[in-house]
Amino acid sequence: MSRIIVISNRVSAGGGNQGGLAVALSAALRQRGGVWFGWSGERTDSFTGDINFQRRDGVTTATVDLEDQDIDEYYNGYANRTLWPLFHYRIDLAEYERDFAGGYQRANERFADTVRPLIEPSDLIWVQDYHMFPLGAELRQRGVTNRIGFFLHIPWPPRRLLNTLPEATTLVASLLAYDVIGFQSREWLESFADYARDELGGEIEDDVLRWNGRAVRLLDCPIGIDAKAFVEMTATPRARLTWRQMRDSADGREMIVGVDRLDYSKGLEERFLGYERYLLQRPEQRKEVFLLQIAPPSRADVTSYQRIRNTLEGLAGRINGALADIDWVPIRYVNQGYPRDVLAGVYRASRIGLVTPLRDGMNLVAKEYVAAQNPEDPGVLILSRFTGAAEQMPDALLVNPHSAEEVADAIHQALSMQRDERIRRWRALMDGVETYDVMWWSDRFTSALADVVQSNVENA
Ligand code: GDG
Repeated sequence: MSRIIVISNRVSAGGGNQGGLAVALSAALRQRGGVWFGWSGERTDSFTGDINFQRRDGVTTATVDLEDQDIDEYYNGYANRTLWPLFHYRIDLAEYERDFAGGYQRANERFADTVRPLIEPSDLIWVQDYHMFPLGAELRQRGVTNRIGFFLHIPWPPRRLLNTLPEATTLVASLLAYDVIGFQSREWLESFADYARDELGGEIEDDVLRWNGRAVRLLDCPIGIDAKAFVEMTATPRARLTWRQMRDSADGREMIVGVDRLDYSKGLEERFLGYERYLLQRPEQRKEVFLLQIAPPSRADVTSYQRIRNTLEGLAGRINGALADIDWVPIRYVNQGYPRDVLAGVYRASRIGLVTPLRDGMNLVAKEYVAAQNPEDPGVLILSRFTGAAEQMPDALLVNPHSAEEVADAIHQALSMQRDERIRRWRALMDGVETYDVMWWSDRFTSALADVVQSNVENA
């Protein structure tokens, strides 16, 4: 079995509080051997390419420090101010700066130079996400003929939106140095295929893209959670204690929960407005329910994130100011993160999981909410149609998050849903969450990569 080299912006092996992605990648690395390479998250005065190796829980990690200029232009710049908004359909927020594009390219070249000596001839190489689009092409330029795969965690935008990016075609052409490109959903895969066909003149048949003598396998490969571990976590003492505390503090009211990084793609503003609409339409229900929104801040160096934070504070304040009573507050808005077992207890105590991103590659919170439910008396998942997860979860109440009325109607439907219907929907959702878990995802991707025929690689 080939070793595997995982390459991602950040490396998060080890520690007891890991998310599903880290668990799956660590498991693949333990099984096959290999290295997980990426940025340390630390800054250095001058880039040296010195690698810091560590071994944690049977996984070897290799990290490098980056210069301030790299962090500004590559990470805060091109990755988070250009690509992230554009790929989430927000060209109004996307910033197109040549310095960002240049810094992104430079950082990827530095990653390629640094990781190159770690690669052995038969290794599989698996590159993660939008921080690293050009890395495969950079490795090819350095003589790497290994099988290299790329997985995109975020959506792929429609062709006409992507064409607003000055270097769009170069960026997409660089992706065709990979042997396998994985997407969270058919929709994102097809959007990419449209671009490659219409803008680059690629030919596509049976999800194989042929271009310039190369054959690239496009893979529909939705990520999951570590479902078994999540279910077990709901039975831990801290999850049960949290469940009890939440029920006590709900005082007989139904709880609606949202859990998201504080990000404009997550549709938090629209969520608050949809919930407000529900309260306005049904004044008699007001004190029967409340919304708990957990939103730990992220990417605080980027202005659009500071702005969404201010907007949400204002909106939560306005709704609470207008509707609260001496013994009831409609929204509990919390700007901090919690340990995963606490989240599990919170999910389980909530009658509704409200997941309303405007765009989301997948959305794992939807799956975690389902996994945390009590099978005898499960809650209801309300899920945005514009998430990758919606393709896999038709038994959720699917909504258009832009419509406050649809969100309000779904809240009403969920709160009045009988137990047998809740159980039926939950069972169908849970079957999917358990079958297509994160180990399934990493096995599917690594098998597709291992299946690539060597001759294709030699055409690179
Ligand atoms: C990207 C894509 C795709 C949240 N608050 C806390 C906390 N979280 C955890 C959740 C969940 C994770 O963060 C968020 O995952 P999502 O999938 O919802 O979203 P992104 O962070 O945007 O992830 C996304 C994902 O990559 C994987 O491919 O699904 O579409 O955008 O696990 O539980 N975790 C803890 N405390 C918190 O307060 N411990």
